[in-house]
Amino acid sequence: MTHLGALQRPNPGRHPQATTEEGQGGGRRSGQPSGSVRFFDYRPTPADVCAEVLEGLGRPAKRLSPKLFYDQHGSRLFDAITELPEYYPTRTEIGILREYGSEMADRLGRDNVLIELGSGSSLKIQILLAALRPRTYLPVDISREHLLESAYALAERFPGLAIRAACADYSAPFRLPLEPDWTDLAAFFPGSSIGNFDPDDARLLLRRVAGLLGAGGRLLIGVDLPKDPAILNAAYDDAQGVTAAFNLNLLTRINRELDGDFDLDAFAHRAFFNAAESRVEMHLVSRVDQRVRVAGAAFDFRAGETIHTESSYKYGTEVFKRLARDAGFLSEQVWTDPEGLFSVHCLRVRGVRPAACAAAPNQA
Ligand code: AVJ
Repeated sequence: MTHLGALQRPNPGRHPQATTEEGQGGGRRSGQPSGSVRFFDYRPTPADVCAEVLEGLGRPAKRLSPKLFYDQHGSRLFDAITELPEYYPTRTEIGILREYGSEMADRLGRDNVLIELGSGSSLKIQILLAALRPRTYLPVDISREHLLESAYALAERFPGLAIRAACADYSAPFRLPLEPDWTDLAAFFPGSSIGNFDPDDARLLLRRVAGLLGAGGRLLIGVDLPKDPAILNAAYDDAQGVTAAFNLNLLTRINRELDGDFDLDAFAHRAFFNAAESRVEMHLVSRVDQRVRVAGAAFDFRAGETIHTESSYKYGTEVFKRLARDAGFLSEQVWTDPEGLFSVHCLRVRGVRPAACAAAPNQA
């Protein structure tokens, strides 16, 4: 097994080379054939998480990374968000995949290795797996429980599919359990999770994905579109308060994992569309002047001061194509829903795939 150099952590020594592998054909019942699941754990260490939280809270404008939302409870809350009447992105993207799945498969190619970044809703990947029938499926997700649950469920549904589940933080350079002879890689990055990155970081991430796929490789990526701010504000501040609970759960997690003493009643959920930046922002607002302790460090809040916990950028089609081009991709096709709420782009890494050259040596 190799890990592409460009994607390797700068200090792999912190992560033992030996990967945890669990369960061949896990979830199997009564002799039914099922795909095989191998699990690779490249999770950030608790010390990494702690350092990042302290750094974010120590800034003049306090912030925490949205990837911290996804502990076990947070992943459940996110699943609940995707079913909310106000939260249009998930069902809209599923509709686009249902409608155009076979066109997408024509673009991405079949019988290849499909990498999924941030394995999101299991319904999306089921639609794509059914259309693509890849030989290997490689989901990458920061939530271990979510990743494993979904991998085992898919192994049941797709007998013969080899699954390599990698628990990793893809917002930093990451490793993947790839084999050296795998040249036909494709990637799926659903849910508009690219919108969680500021544009410079989004470009960097896409550039790394381009390097991983190699020239000619294709990326299918979901991108939420700009729209009426009233729709956006409702989608991120739902009537049932599920998004508020999702946002506040971050503090519960810090209390539990990092010995914090956040008083959840002393913070409020706030979400709004920032038109100048074309992004929805989520914040946790301190209701009072207060001091909070995390891992032995003290942080002071003024009443009204916020922790910025998430940005969710909304990109018009041409703006996103430009960003993708700057990251080394060509835009091949864009699909949207009839209402123009959400888009799915097929991008191709610029350059000629080396295998194509090797297959036609006389044309050199
Ligand atoms: C799946 C990360 C893209 O930004 O819409 C949902 C996360 N945050 N409600 C998004 C989220 C609040 C979601 N992403």
